[in-house]
Amino acid sequence: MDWIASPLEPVTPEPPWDPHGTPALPQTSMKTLFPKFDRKGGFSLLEIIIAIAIIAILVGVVGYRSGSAIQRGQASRIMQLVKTCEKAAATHYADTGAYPREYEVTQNATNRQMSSTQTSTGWQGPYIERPFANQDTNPFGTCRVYNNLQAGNWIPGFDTDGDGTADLTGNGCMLYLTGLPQEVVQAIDTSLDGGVPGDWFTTGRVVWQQGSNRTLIYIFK
Ligand SMILES: [Ca+2]
Repeated sequence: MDWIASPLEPVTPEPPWDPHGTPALPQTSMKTLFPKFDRKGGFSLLEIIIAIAIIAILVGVVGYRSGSAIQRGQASRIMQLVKTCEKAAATHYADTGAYPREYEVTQNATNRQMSSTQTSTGWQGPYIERPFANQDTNPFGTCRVYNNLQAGNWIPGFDTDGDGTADLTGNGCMLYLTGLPQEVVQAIDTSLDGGVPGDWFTTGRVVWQQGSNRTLIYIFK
Protein backbone atom coordinates (compact mmCIF):
# COMPACT_ATOMS: atom_id res chain seq x y z
CA MET A 1 0.00 0.00 0.00
CA ASP A 2 2.53 2.50 -1.22
CA TRP A 3 0.02 5.20 -1.83
CA ILE A 4 -0.83 5.50 1.85
CA ALA A 5 2.77 5.83 2.75
CA SER A 6 3.59 8.33 -0.01
CA PRO A 7 4.05 11.80 1.32
CA LEU A 8 1.27 14.27 0.64
CA GLU A 9 2.07 17.04 -1.75
CA PRO A 10 2.46 20.28 0.08
CA VAL A 11 -0.66 22.37 -0.22
CA THR A 12 -0.53 26.08 0.00
CA PRO A 13 -3.30 26.99 2.40
CA GLU A 14 -5.91 29.32 0.97
CA PRO A 15 -6.46 32.54 2.78
CA PRO A 16 -9.70 32.44 4.75
CA TRP A 17 -12.67 33.68 2.68
CA ASP A 18 -13.88 37.00 3.81
CA PRO A 19 -17.50 37.63 2.76
CA HIS A 20 -17.00 41.34 3.26
CA GLY A 21 -13.70 41.55 1.49
CA THR A 22 -12.94 42.68 -2.01
CA PRO A 23 -13.84 40.04 -4.64
CA ALA A 24 -10.82 38.48 -6.25
CA LEU A 25 -12.01 38.98 -9.89
CA PRO A 26 -11.35 42.33 -11.50
CA GLN A 27 -14.52 44.33 -11.86
CA THR A 28 -15.39 46.02 -15.14
CA SER A 29 -17.76 48.85 -14.68
CA MET A 30 -19.57 50.92 -17.29
CA LYS A 31 -17.31 53.73 -16.20
CA THR A 32 -14.11 51.85 -17.04
CA LEU A 33 -15.55 50.67 -20.37
CA PHE A 34 -16.96 54.06 -21.28
CA PRO A 35 -15.16 56.75 -19.34
CA LYS A 36 -17.86 59.29 -20.16
CA PHE A 37 -20.52 57.02 -18.69
CA ASP A 38 -20.58 58.19 -15.14
CA ARG A 39 -23.52 56.80 -13.25
CA LYS A 40 -23.39 55.72 -9.69
CA GLY A 41 -26.71 53.95 -9.48
CA GLY A 42 -26.59 51.75 -12.62
CA PHE A 43 -29.95 51.41 -14.37
CA SER A 44 -33.17 52.18 -12.61
CA LEU A 45 -36.00 49.67 -12.53
CA LEU A 46 -38.05 51.96 -14.76
CA GLU A 47 -35.30 52.05 -17.38
CA ILE A 48 -35.03 48.26 -17.35
CA ILE A 49 -38.81 47.92 -17.70
CA ILE A 50 -38.85 50.36 -20.64
CA ALA A 51 -36.01 48.45 -22.34
CA ILE A 52 -37.81 45.12 -21.88
CA ALA A 53 -41.05 46.65 -23.21
CA ILE A 54 -39.29 47.96 -26.32
CA ILE A 55 -37.72 44.56 -26.99
CA ALA A 56 -41.10 42.86 -26.48
CA ILE A 57 -42.77 45.24 -28.95
CA LEU A 58 -40.04 44.67 -31.55
CA VAL A 59 -40.30 40.88 -31.17
CA GLY A 60 -44.08 41.15 -31.45
CA VAL A 61 -43.94 43.26 -34.61
CA VAL A 62 -41.46 40.95 -36.30
CA GLY A 63 -43.48 37.87 -35.26
CA TYR A 64 -46.72 39.40 -36.50
CA ARG A 65 -45.15 40.41 -39.81
CA SER A 66 -43.74 36.95 -40.52
CA GLY A 67 -47.06 35.36 -39.44
CA SER A 68 -49.06 37.49 -41.83
CA ALA A 69 -46.49 36.92 -44.60
CA ILE A 70 -46.99 33.16 -44.22
CA GLN A 71 -50.77 33.61 -44.39
CA ARG A 72 -50.49 35.80 -47.47
CA GLY A 73 -48.39 33.05 -49.07
CA GLN A 74 -50.98 30.41 -48.18
CA ALA A 75 -53.80 32.59 -49.48
CA SER A 76 -52.02 33.24 -52.78
CA ARG A 77 -51.41 29.52 -53.15
CA ILE A 78 -55.17 28.87 -52.79
CA MET A 79 -55.85 31.70 -55.26
CA GLN A 80 -53.59 29.93 -57.74
CA LEU A 81 -55.61 26.75 -57.18
CA VAL A 82 -58.82 28.70 -57.84
CA LYS A 83 -57.42 29.92 -61.17
CA THR A 84 -56.24 26.45 -62.17
CA CYS A 85 -59.65 24.95 -61.35
CA GLU A 86 -61.54 27.74 -63.17
CA LYS A 87 -59.61 27.04 -66.33
CA ALA A 88 -59.90 23.26 -65.97
CA ALA A 89 -63.66 23.37 -65.29
CA ALA A 90 -64.29 25.70 -68.22
CA THR A 91 -62.29 23.52 -70.61
CA HIS A 92 -64.01 20.36 -69.34
CA TYR A 93 -67.38 22.05 -69.86
CA ALA A 94 -66.43 23.15 -73.38
CA ASP A 95 -65.34 19.60 -74.26
CA THR A 96 -68.14 17.59 -72.67
CA GLY A 97 -71.00 19.98 -71.90
CA ALA A 98 -70.88 18.89 -68.26
CA TYR A 99 -69.49 20.39 -65.05
CA PRO A 100 -66.73 18.19 -63.64
CA ARG A 101 -66.25 17.06 -60.08
CA GLU A 102 -62.84 16.28 -58.70
CA TYR A 103 -62.25 14.63 -55.34
CA GLU A 104 -59.02 13.66 -53.63
CA VAL A 105 -56.69 11.12 -55.25
CA THR A 106 -57.87 8.24 -53.02
CA GLN A 107 -61.38 8.42 -54.58
CA ASN A 108 -62.30 6.35 -57.61
CA ALA A 109 -62.04 7.60 -61.18
CA THR A 110 -65.74 8.51 -61.56
CA ASN A 111 -65.17 11.19 -58.93
CA ARG A 112 -61.97 12.50 -60.49
CA GLN A 113 -63.23 13.83 -63.77
CA MET A 114 -60.53 16.45 -64.19
CA SER A 115 -57.53 14.19 -63.56
CA SER A 116 -58.56 10.61 -64.39
CA THR A 117 -59.41 9.32 -67.86
CA GLN A 118 -63.16 9.28 -68.50
CA THR A 119 -65.24 7.53 -71.14
CA SER A 120 -67.73 10.40 -71.50
CA THR A 121 -68.11 11.83 -75.00
CA GLY A 122 -65.73 14.66 -75.75
CA TRP A 123 -63.49 14.17 -72.69
CA GLN A 124 -59.96 15.20 -73.65
CA GLY A 125 -58.30 15.53 -70.27
CA PRO A 126 -56.59 15.41 -67.97
CA TYR A 127 -57.46 19.02 -67.25
CA ILE A 128 -55.24 19.45 -64.19
CA GLU A 129 -51.56 18.62 -63.91
CA ARG A 130 -51.94 16.16 -61.04
CA PRO A 131 -54.71 14.76 -58.85
CA PHE A 132 -55.64 16.47 -55.58
CA ALA A 133 -53.40 15.12 -52.84
CA ASN A 134 -54.01 16.51 -49.38
CA GLN A 135 -51.17 18.65 -48.00
CA ASP A 136 -49.94 19.16 -51.52
CA THR A 137 -53.14 20.78 -52.78
CA ASN A 138 -54.55 22.17 -49.53
CA PRO A 139 -52.07 22.21 -46.64
CA PHE A 140 -54.95 22.52 -44.14
CA GLY A 141 -57.23 19.63 -45.10
CA THR A 142 -59.41 18.32 -47.90
CA CYS A 143 -59.76 19.87 -51.34
CA ARG A 144 -62.55 19.01 -53.79
CA VAL A 145 -64.30 20.48 -56.78
CA TYR A 146 -68.07 19.90 -56.57
CA ASN A 147 -70.26 20.22 -59.65
CA ASN A 148 -73.23 21.57 -57.76
CA LEU A 149 -73.55 25.01 -56.24
CA GLN A 150 -76.66 24.25 -54.22
CA ALA A 151 -77.08 20.80 -52.74
CA GLY A 152 -78.17 19.20 -49.48
CA ASN A 153 -78.52 21.70 -46.69
CA TRP A 154 -74.96 22.92 -46.54
CA ILE A 155 -74.15 24.05 -50.10
CA PRO A 156 -76.26 27.20 -50.23
CA GLY A 157 -75.42 28.67 -53.66
CA PHE A 158 -73.64 32.00 -53.95
CA ASP A 159 -74.99 35.45 -53.24
CA THR A 160 -72.50 37.30 -55.41
CA ASP A 161 -74.13 40.74 -55.18
CA GLY A 162 -74.70 40.56 -51.43
CA ASP A 163 -78.45 41.26 -51.61
CA GLY A 164 -79.34 38.36 -49.32
CA THR A 165 -80.43 35.80 -51.94
CA ALA A 166 -78.32 33.28 -53.85
CA ASP A 167 -77.92 34.23 -57.51
CA LEU A 168 -75.61 31.37 -58.53
CA THR A 169 -77.35 28.05 -57.89
CA GLY A 170 -77.82 24.60 -59.42
CA ASN A 171 -75.17 22.96 -61.58
CA GLY A 172 -71.79 24.64 -61.66
CA CYS A 173 -68.37 24.22 -60.12
CA MET A 174 -67.13 25.29 -56.74
CA LEU A 175 -64.02 24.59 -54.76
CA TYR A 176 -64.49 23.00 -51.35
CA LEU A 177 -61.68 23.34 -48.83
CA THR A 178 -61.51 22.33 -45.19
CA GLY A 179 -59.40 23.58 -42.32
CA LEU A 180 -58.35 26.99 -43.65
CA PRO A 181 -57.52 29.44 -40.85
CA GLN A 182 -59.85 32.45 -40.73
CA GLU A 183 -57.02 34.86 -41.63
CA VAL A 184 -56.30 32.90 -44.82
CA VAL A 185 -59.99 32.77 -45.83
CA GLN A 186 -60.29 36.50 -45.15
CA ALA A 187 -57.29 37.25 -47.34
CA ILE A 188 -58.87 35.23 -50.19
CA ASP A 189 -62.23 36.90 -49.56
CA THR A 190 -60.65 40.37 -49.70
CA SER A 191 -59.16 39.64 -53.07
CA LEU A 192 -62.24 37.93 -54.62
CA ASP A 193 -65.11 39.63 -52.78
CA GLY A 194 -63.72 43.07 -51.95
CA GLY A 195 -66.64 45.51 -51.98
CA VAL A 196 -69.49 42.97 -51.86
CA PRO A 197 -71.99 44.13 -49.22
CA GLY A 198 -73.15 41.95 -46.32
CA ASP A 199 -71.17 39.61 -44.06
CA TRP A 200 -67.91 38.75 -45.74
CA PHE A 201 -68.30 35.07 -44.82
CA THR A 202 -71.80 34.54 -46.31
CA THR A 203 -71.86 36.77 -49.39
CA GLY A 204 -69.84 36.84 -52.59
CA ARG A 205 -67.83 34.11 -54.27
CA VAL A 206 -66.13 33.08 -51.06
CA VAL A 207 -68.26 31.55 -48.32
CA TRP A 208 -66.79 30.54 -44.99
CA GLN A 209 -68.72 28.15 -42.77
CA GLN A 210 -66.98 28.78 -39.49
CA GLY A 211 -68.67 26.03 -37.42
CA SER A 212 -67.62 23.23 -39.76
CA ASN A 213 -64.50 25.08 -40.97
CA ARG A 214 -65.49 24.71 -44.64
CA THR A 215 -64.60 27.24 -47.29
CA LEU A 216 -66.64 27.25 -50.52
CA ILE A 217 -65.36 29.21 -53.50
CA TYR A 218 -67.43 29.61 -56.65
CA ILE A 219 -65.30 28.87 -59.71
CA PHE A 220 -67.39 28.31 -62.84
CA LYS A 221 -70.91 28.13 -64.20
CA1 LIG B 1 -67.41 36.44 -49.14
